[in-house]
Parts: sequence; structure tokens; C-alpha cells
Amino acid sequence: MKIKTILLAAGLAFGLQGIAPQAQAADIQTRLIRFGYGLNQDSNQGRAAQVFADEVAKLSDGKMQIRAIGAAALGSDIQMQQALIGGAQEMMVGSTATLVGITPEMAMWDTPFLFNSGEEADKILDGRAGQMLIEKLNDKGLVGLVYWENGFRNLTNSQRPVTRVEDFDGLKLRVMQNNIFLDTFQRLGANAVPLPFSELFTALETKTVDGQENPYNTILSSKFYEVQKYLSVTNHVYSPWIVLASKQWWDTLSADERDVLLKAAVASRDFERKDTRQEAEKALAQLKAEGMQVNEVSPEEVERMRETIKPVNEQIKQNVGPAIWQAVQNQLKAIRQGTDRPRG
Ligand code: TK8
Repeated sequence: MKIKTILLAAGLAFGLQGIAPQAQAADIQTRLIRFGYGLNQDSNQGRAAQVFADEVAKLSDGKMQIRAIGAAALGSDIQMQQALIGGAQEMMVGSTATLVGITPEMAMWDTPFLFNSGEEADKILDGRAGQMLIEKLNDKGLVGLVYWENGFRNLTNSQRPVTRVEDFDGLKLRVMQNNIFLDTFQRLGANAVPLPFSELFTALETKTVDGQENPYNTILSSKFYEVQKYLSVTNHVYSPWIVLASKQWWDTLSADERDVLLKAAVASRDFERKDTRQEAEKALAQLKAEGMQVNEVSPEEVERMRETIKPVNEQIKQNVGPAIWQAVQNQLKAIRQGTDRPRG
């Protein structure tokens, strides 16, 4: 009986193979895909964009070509989002913070001091809550593929070391174009000025603003150390990047083509997070070597900052709604108690 079953199974498998049609050629057309991003080519964003491009070429036998275009040459994050929505550009990677105007729920990731580590962020972003937010993009004309690490943000400025809440007083600080960031830094006492990233270096150089906040990697790759003296280790928020496609364009792709893009996006994500973390480990020493004066912020002062900006959480909760807010809190709790189970 047993042997019979095995023979039958083997025969079936053989038979099926015998009658299966020639491996079907994947439904993939020659395509040129513009993939815009804001940082320099020589940055964690640029390196991962190249990995994405290589992976897409490999998986599509060279038919789908990603043209990665950095340094905001296709526009700022917000301009590129609009181009995607209108179908004038195919893909981009940018900050989730600049998406809040379009998808208020994205403010979830602007919650100050939400994550304690990159690994926590990975679990939440790749888990149910991250997916719920990605789905919110669909009826806004965008498709979200994966989250990349931008990283924990730290403060730089040209005026003074920021060691206490009071040191923010009157600092002219560039913030991302997003009400949550504006509110956060106003509460800390800064004079917050929303500006696109593409205008930031010049604004710092001409002293239109005194400071800004971004992860070490970006402070390095955008050469902010040339125009900023002080770096204060605040780690005030972990803000991700998100790889986006134009929905209008995505809807014209075959299932095979989408599959190529999704697989390549996951490969680029895994590369990007590793690369970013490796670079971040070395970046602080490099920034010091470039002449930046770095100061830590004491746990007591971090706590005071946390307290000062706590009301921002209420605004974020309203933006994201109770379902997503709670999904994030529950999963965080499970991660910290060691009871989180990966999806799948
Ligand atoms: C790059 C931006 C950047 C972000 C910012 O386009 O604006 O400060 O951190 O990475 O998305």
C-alpha cells in the first residue's frame, strides 16, 4: 500500500512533468524605470538604489532597466511623490515623514523615541502595522514596496552644543515638511523651519538656518560637517525611508514584472539595512575627524525632552487612528517581552 502510494506519487510527478508545457517565458517587457532619490549617489541611499537596479536587471534578464537618479535631480521627496501620483515618474525612495501630507497615518513613524533599536523598527515595519500603513497609500495613487532604514536622527547646528532642553531656545532649525516635526521642535523651543532636504545644505551654508537633524550617515554623505560645528547625540526619532511606485504605472505591469520589482525591493532592503548600520557605526568617528564637536545628552535631559514633546503623541494618535496605534504598541510590548512571533 505504502509502496503503491509512493509509486503513484512518483508516476504522477513524472507524468505531470512529461505533459507540462515548456517552461513558460515570463511576461516581462523591456522597460525603462526612473527611480529618484534625494541623497548623493555616494550615500547609503545611493548604494542601495544601485543594488535595487542590479537586482531588477538580474531578475528580468536585463529587460527592466532601473535608472537610479540621486541628489534630488528629479525633485524633492514631495515633488517626486506628486510625479508618481500623476504617472510622470515610475519609482522613488524617500522619507515617510514627507508623505504625511498625503497619508496622515504615516505620522506613526514620526513618534519621538518610539523604537529602542533598529531591530525593533525592522520587526514593526515589516510586520502587520507596517503593512497596514503601506495599504493606506493605495487609494492615494501610490504603491509602497518596502521600508529602508534612514535611521535614528541626531541634531547638528552651528551655534552651540545642545545638552539641555533650554539649548534649543531660539535655534533656527530646519525640519522635514511635516506638522509633527514642526510641532515637536517648536515645543522644544526651537524656531522650526520646514524645508525640503534638497535645499538644506545651502540653507545651512548661508546661515538661513542654524541647524538640522538627520542620522549620522546623512550628516556624513551630505557633508553637513562642512557647515555645522556641533553634533548632539539625541536619537530623538527613528524615521524610515519607503520605496514607492506610481500606482497608475504599477497597474499597467504584468504579475511577473511586479514580482521582479518586489523581490528586488526586498533584496535592496536587506542590503540597505546592513550597509546603513555598518556605516553608522563608523560615522561618528569620521564626523569627529572632520572637526565636529560631539556631545552626548544625559539620560535625565533626554527624559526632559521626552516629557516636553509628549503632547505630540496625541496628535499622532489622531492622525493614525486607534487600530494602527494599538497594533504598534502591542507588537512593541511583545517584542520587549520576548513573545513576538514573526509574520508568515
Ligand atoms: C532625502 C530625505 C532625507 C530626510 C530629510 O530625500 O529630509 O531630512 O531624512 O533622507 O528623505
